[in-house]
Amino acid sequence: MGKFFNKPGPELADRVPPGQHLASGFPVLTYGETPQVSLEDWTFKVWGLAEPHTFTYQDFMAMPQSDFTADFHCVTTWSKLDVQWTGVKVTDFLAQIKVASEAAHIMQHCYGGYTTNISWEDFVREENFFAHKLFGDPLPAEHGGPMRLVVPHLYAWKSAKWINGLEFLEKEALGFWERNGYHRRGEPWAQERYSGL
Ligand SMILES: Nc1nc2c(c(=O)[nH]1)N[C@H]1C(S)=C(S)[C@@H](COP(=O)(O)O)O[C@H]1N2
Ligand SMILES: [Mo]
Repeated sequence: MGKFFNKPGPELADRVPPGQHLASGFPVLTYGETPQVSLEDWTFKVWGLAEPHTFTYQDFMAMPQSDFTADFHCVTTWSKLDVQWTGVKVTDFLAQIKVASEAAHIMQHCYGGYTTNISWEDFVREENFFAHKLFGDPLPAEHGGPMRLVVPHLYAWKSAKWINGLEFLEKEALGFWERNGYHRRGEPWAQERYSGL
Protein backbone atom coordinates (compact mmCIF):
# COMPACT_ATOMS: atom_id res chain seq x y z
CA MET A 1 0.00 0.00 0.00
CA GLY A 2 1.78 3.20 1.24
CA LYS A 3 3.80 3.90 -1.86
CA PHE A 4 1.06 3.29 -4.44
CA PHE A 5 -2.15 4.11 -2.60
CA ASN A 6 -2.99 7.33 -0.83
CA LYS A 7 -5.68 8.18 1.64
CA PRO A 8 -7.77 10.96 0.06
CA GLY A 9 -7.50 14.39 1.68
CA PRO A 10 -10.69 16.11 2.88
CA GLU A 11 -11.14 17.97 -0.45
CA LEU A 12 -11.48 14.66 -2.33
CA ALA A 13 -13.11 12.56 0.35
CA ASP A 14 -16.62 13.04 -1.07
CA ARG A 15 -15.43 11.64 -4.43
CA VAL A 16 -13.94 8.45 -3.01
CA PRO A 17 -16.44 5.75 -2.02
CA PRO A 18 -16.12 3.99 1.34
CA GLY A 19 -13.30 1.47 1.58
CA GLN A 20 -11.47 2.88 -1.48
CA HIS A 21 -7.98 4.43 -1.75
CA LEU A 22 -6.55 6.66 -4.46
CA ALA A 23 -4.21 4.91 -6.87
CA SER A 24 -1.25 6.79 -8.27
CA GLY A 25 -0.97 5.95 -11.94
CA PHE A 26 -3.60 3.85 -13.62
CA PRO A 27 -3.34 0.19 -12.52
CA VAL A 28 -4.21 -2.57 -14.99
CA LEU A 29 -6.62 -5.22 -13.74
CA THR A 30 -7.16 -8.15 -16.13
CA TYR A 31 -8.17 -11.73 -15.57
CA GLY A 32 -6.07 -13.76 -18.01
CA GLU A 33 -4.23 -12.72 -21.15
CA THR A 34 -4.52 -9.35 -22.89
CA PRO A 35 -6.21 -9.94 -26.27
CA GLN A 36 -4.39 -8.26 -29.18
CA VAL A 37 -7.01 -7.00 -31.62
CA SER A 38 -6.18 -4.64 -34.49
CA LEU A 39 -8.51 -1.80 -35.49
CA GLU A 40 -9.05 -3.53 -38.85
CA ASP A 41 -10.09 -6.81 -37.26
CA TRP A 42 -12.21 -5.38 -34.43
CA THR A 43 -15.93 -5.99 -34.85
CA PHE A 44 -18.84 -5.43 -32.52
CA LYS A 45 -22.12 -7.37 -32.61
CA VAL A 46 -25.55 -6.90 -31.09
CA TRP A 47 -27.94 -9.83 -30.76
CA GLY A 48 -30.62 -11.40 -28.58
CA LEU A 49 -33.57 -9.04 -28.14
CA ALA A 50 -32.06 -6.65 -30.69
CA GLU A 51 -31.99 -6.75 -34.46
CA PRO A 52 -28.68 -8.52 -35.14
CA HIS A 53 -26.04 -6.20 -36.50
CA THR A 54 -22.24 -6.11 -36.82
CA PHE A 55 -20.32 -2.84 -36.55
CA THR A 56 -16.73 -2.13 -37.55
CA TYR A 57 -14.31 0.30 -35.89
CA GLN A 58 -14.99 2.67 -38.82
CA ASP A 59 -18.71 2.50 -38.06
CA PHE A 60 -18.00 3.62 -34.49
CA MET A 61 -15.78 6.46 -35.73
CA ALA A 62 -18.70 7.69 -37.87
CA MET A 63 -20.93 8.00 -34.78
CA PRO A 64 -20.91 11.21 -32.68
CA GLN A 65 -17.68 11.46 -30.65
CA SER A 66 -17.51 12.88 -27.13
CA ASP A 67 -14.91 13.54 -24.44
CA PHE A 68 -15.57 12.31 -20.91
CA THR A 69 -13.97 12.75 -17.52
CA ALA A 70 -14.98 10.12 -15.00
CA ASP A 71 -13.85 8.53 -11.75
CA PHE A 72 -12.94 4.84 -11.82
CA HIS A 73 -13.46 2.50 -8.87
CA CYS A 74 -12.06 -1.05 -8.76
CA VAL A 75 -13.59 -3.41 -6.21
CA THR A 76 -10.07 -4.42 -5.11
CA THR A 77 -10.15 -0.98 -3.32
CA TRP A 78 -8.30 1.38 -5.66
CA SER A 79 -9.91 4.38 -7.27
CA LYS A 80 -8.60 6.76 -9.90
CA LEU A 81 -10.24 10.17 -10.23
CA ASP A 82 -10.65 12.28 -13.37
CA VAL A 83 -9.79 9.72 -16.01
CA GLN A 84 -10.15 11.33 -19.44
CA TRP A 85 -11.68 9.27 -22.21
CA THR A 86 -12.95 9.82 -25.75
CA GLY A 87 -15.59 7.72 -27.43
CA VAL A 88 -19.24 7.16 -28.25
CA LYS A 89 -21.97 7.66 -25.68
CA VAL A 90 -24.10 4.58 -25.05
CA THR A 91 -27.20 6.69 -25.72
CA ASP A 92 -25.80 7.74 -29.13
CA PHE A 93 -24.93 4.12 -29.93
CA LEU A 94 -28.40 2.90 -28.98
CA ALA A 95 -29.88 5.31 -31.54
CA GLN A 96 -28.18 3.12 -34.20
CA ILE A 97 -29.83 -0.18 -33.28
CA LYS A 98 -33.30 -1.63 -32.79
CA VAL A 99 -33.92 -3.14 -29.36
CA ALA A 100 -37.14 -4.93 -28.37
CA SER A 101 -39.09 -3.36 -25.53
CA GLU A 102 -38.76 -6.59 -23.49
CA ALA A 103 -34.99 -6.16 -23.19
CA ALA A 104 -34.34 -5.51 -19.51
CA HIS A 105 -30.76 -6.81 -19.12
CA ILE A 106 -27.61 -6.83 -21.18
CA MET A 107 -24.60 -9.14 -21.25
CA GLN A 108 -21.37 -7.46 -22.32
CA HIS A 109 -19.13 -9.82 -24.33
CA CYS A 110 -15.39 -9.42 -24.96
CA TYR A 111 -12.48 -10.76 -26.94
CA GLY A 112 -10.91 -13.30 -24.57
CA GLY A 113 -14.27 -14.51 -23.26
CA TYR A 114 -14.85 -12.13 -20.33
CA THR A 115 -18.50 -11.25 -19.72
CA THR A 116 -20.30 -8.93 -17.33
CA ASN A 117 -24.02 -8.26 -16.91
CA ILE A 118 -25.78 -4.93 -16.49
CA SER A 119 -29.42 -3.91 -16.21
CA TRP A 120 -31.06 -1.73 -18.86
CA GLU A 121 -31.43 1.16 -16.37
CA ASP A 122 -27.74 1.04 -15.44
CA PHE A 123 -26.71 0.75 -19.10
CA VAL A 124 -28.67 3.61 -20.67
CA ARG A 125 -27.32 6.36 -18.40
CA GLU A 126 -26.02 9.52 -20.07
CA GLU A 127 -22.51 9.17 -18.61
CA ASN A 128 -21.83 5.67 -20.01
CA PHE A 129 -19.74 5.33 -23.15
CA PHE A 130 -17.65 3.19 -25.46
CA ALA A 131 -14.11 4.54 -25.13
CA HIS A 132 -11.32 4.31 -27.71
CA LYS A 133 -9.00 6.99 -26.33
CA LEU A 134 -7.44 7.44 -22.90
CA PHE A 135 -5.96 10.86 -22.01
CA GLY A 136 -5.98 11.74 -25.72
CA ASP A 137 -4.05 8.68 -26.94
CA PRO A 138 -5.41 5.52 -28.57
CA LEU A 139 -6.68 3.24 -25.81
CA PRO A 140 -3.73 0.94 -24.93
CA ALA A 141 -4.36 -2.80 -25.27
CA GLU A 142 -3.88 -3.39 -21.54
CA HIS A 143 -6.66 -0.88 -20.75
CA GLY A 144 -9.03 -2.52 -23.24
CA GLY A 145 -8.08 -1.15 -26.67
CA PRO A 146 -9.31 -0.92 -29.36
CA MET A 147 -12.59 -0.35 -27.47
CA ARG A 148 -14.02 -0.76 -23.98
CA LEU A 149 -17.18 0.19 -22.18
CA VAL A 150 -16.97 2.68 -19.31
CA VAL A 151 -19.76 2.72 -16.71
CA PRO A 152 -18.58 5.28 -14.15
CA HIS A 153 -21.33 4.78 -11.55
CA LEU A 154 -20.57 1.05 -10.98
CA TYR A 155 -17.40 -0.79 -9.91
CA ALA A 156 -15.03 -1.08 -12.85
CA TRP A 157 -15.51 -4.81 -13.42
CA LYS A 158 -18.74 -3.65 -15.16
CA SER A 159 -16.60 -1.69 -17.66
CA ALA A 160 -15.72 -4.43 -20.16
CA LYS A 161 -12.35 -4.17 -21.90
CA TRP A 162 -11.94 -5.45 -25.52
CA ILE A 163 -15.70 -5.34 -25.79
CA ASN A 164 -17.04 -7.06 -28.90
CA GLY A 165 -20.74 -7.38 -28.38
CA LEU A 166 -23.94 -6.84 -26.45
CA GLU A 167 -26.53 -9.54 -25.89
CA PHE A 168 -29.94 -8.12 -25.01
CA LEU A 169 -31.91 -10.28 -22.57
CA GLU A 170 -35.31 -10.33 -20.95
CA LYS A 171 -34.05 -11.87 -17.70
CA GLU A 172 -30.90 -11.20 -15.73
CA ALA A 173 -28.00 -13.57 -16.38
CA LEU A 174 -24.66 -13.48 -14.56
CA GLY A 175 -21.32 -12.58 -16.10
CA PHE A 176 -17.87 -13.95 -15.26
CA TRP A 177 -17.20 -12.25 -11.90
CA GLU A 178 -20.87 -12.25 -10.95
CA ARG A 179 -20.90 -16.07 -11.25
CA ASN A 180 -17.77 -16.11 -9.08
CA GLY A 181 -19.15 -14.22 -6.11
CA TYR A 182 -19.21 -10.58 -7.14
CA HIS A 183 -22.38 -8.55 -6.69
CA ARG A 184 -24.97 -8.51 -9.50
CA ARG A 185 -24.98 -4.71 -9.64
CA GLY A 186 -21.80 -3.39 -8.01
CA GLU A 187 -22.61 0.14 -6.84
CA PRO A 188 -19.51 1.51 -5.05
CA TRP A 189 -21.23 4.01 -2.70
CA ALA A 190 -23.35 1.15 -1.34
CA GLN A 191 -20.25 -1.12 -1.31
CA GLU A 192 -22.02 -3.74 -3.41
CA ARG A 193 -18.82 -5.80 -3.65
CA TYR A 194 -19.79 -9.44 -3.20
CA SER A 195 -23.01 -11.33 -3.62
CA GLY A 196 -23.01 -12.68 -0.07
CA LEU A 197 -23.91 -16.16 -1.33
N1 LIG B 1 -12.48 -8.09 -20.78
C1 LIG B 1 -12.19 -7.73 -19.53
N2 LIG B 1 -12.68 -6.57 -19.05
C2 LIG B 1 -12.41 -6.18 -17.79
C3 LIG B 1 -11.61 -6.98 -16.93
C4 LIG B 1 -11.09 -8.19 -17.46
O1 LIG B 1 -10.38 -8.95 -16.77
N3 LIG B 1 -11.39 -8.53 -18.77
N4 LIG B 1 -11.36 -6.57 -15.63
C5 LIG B 1 -12.32 -5.63 -15.05
C6 LIG B 1 -11.87 -5.07 -13.80
S1 LIG B 1 -11.99 -6.03 -12.42
C7 LIG B 1 -11.44 -3.77 -13.70
S2 LIG B 1 -11.03 -3.06 -12.21
C8 LIG B 1 -11.23 -2.96 -14.90
C9 LIG B 1 -9.78 -2.54 -14.95
O2 LIG B 1 -9.54 -1.68 -16.02
P1 LIG B 1 -8.04 -1.20 -16.28
O3 LIG B 1 -7.20 -2.45 -16.43
O4 LIG B 1 -8.11 -0.35 -17.48
O5 LIG B 1 -7.62 -0.43 -15.05
O6 LIG B 1 -11.56 -3.64 -16.11
C10 LIG B 1 -12.65 -4.50 -16.04
N5 LIG B 1 -12.92 -5.01 -17.35
MO1 LIG C 1 -11.63 -4.56 -10.62
